Amino acid sequence: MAAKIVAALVCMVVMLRLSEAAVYKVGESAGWTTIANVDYKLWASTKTFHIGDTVLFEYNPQFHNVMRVTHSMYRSCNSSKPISTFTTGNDSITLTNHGHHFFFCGVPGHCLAGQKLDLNVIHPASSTPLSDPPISSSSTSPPSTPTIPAAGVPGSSPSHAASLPSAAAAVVALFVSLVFADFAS
Ligand SMILES: [Cu+2]
Repeated sequence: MAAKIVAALVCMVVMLRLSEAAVYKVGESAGWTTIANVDYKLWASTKTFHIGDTVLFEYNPQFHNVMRVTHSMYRSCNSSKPISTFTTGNDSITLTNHGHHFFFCGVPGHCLAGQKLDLNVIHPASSTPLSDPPISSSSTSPPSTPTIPAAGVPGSSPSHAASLPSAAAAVVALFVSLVFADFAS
């Protein structure tokens, strides 16, 4: 019984973790290449990257690599001073900060051929669900005006709930006093 509960909890934790951090394979089945003419800009635009997500570059390390570079190096395909270089052919890169992340293949000609990737990891403040409810509630506040009296009903019901126990207490007090009155007599 306890083991089942623990197993269920473990499953829940695993599912939560899966929903928190995603793994994105760059280029999907085509991977990281120049052959398939993958539009990596288009690929990135279909994803929403968050801090903690992982991007996976899969490629043949004989022909390609992955360089993380600055924006200016990305624009000019300048591979002279990469921030970091990955060469395993199966490189998982976890996104640890927000903003743009620029990558390209450092093999001569490949960046110019389009083997380049610009990921934008959205800012935590702009992505928190907390900022959404106030926006949606303010936008729906004119239609929700008729529901404000309805919203006042739950506010008045606690006073009813409070009066009920006090009435019950009064009845109990009356009963107790009657019982004591019986004992006294
Ligand atoms: Cu390449």
